[in-house]
Amino acid sequence: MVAAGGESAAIADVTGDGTLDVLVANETCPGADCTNGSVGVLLNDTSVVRIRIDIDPGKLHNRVNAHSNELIAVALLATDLFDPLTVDRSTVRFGPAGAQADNSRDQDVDRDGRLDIVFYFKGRQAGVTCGDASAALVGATFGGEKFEGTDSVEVLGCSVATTAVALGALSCELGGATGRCCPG
Ligand SMILES: [Ca+2]
Ligand SMILES: [Ca+2]
Repeated sequence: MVAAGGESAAIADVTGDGTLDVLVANETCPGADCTNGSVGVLLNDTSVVRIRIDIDPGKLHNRVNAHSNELIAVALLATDLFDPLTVDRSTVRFGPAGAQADNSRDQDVDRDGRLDIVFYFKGRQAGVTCGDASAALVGATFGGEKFEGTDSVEVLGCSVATTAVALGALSCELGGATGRCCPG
């Protein structure tokens, strides 16, 4: 199987949700000296709504202390397509370990005139570890619609090597660039 624009493709259940996803190896500069291809994953997952979140709202450096009970603030942002007021807050979980929110409050953190929700999670419970470049917030609406959003993290208290990885992701965020190393 060859997908349009991709060098080759494979089918696998990447997300482990029981539905098959499509992996596409992209050759972005054919004919040129191109050694760094990228792999795109087309998630066959229409049941999960992608939402916008902002870890450490308003700051680009999303510093997360994974080893303390210091609270991590995660904003669930309102968009044209998603109204936070429909969210069943008891279903919201954050990080690899699926921390439950300590508390939450309504605030328009991005000042777009639409009310957002800021959730607070204990760092230790979130399960974010050194080397993690992003963390996800998941949950469901009162209507049973699942949603998921991710944002970059810079994990505190890690070695220089893993910090460099986090800084790489951060430079993407700061530059606002899109390319093979920068998602979206
Ligand atoms: Ca942030
Ligand atoms: Ca807002």
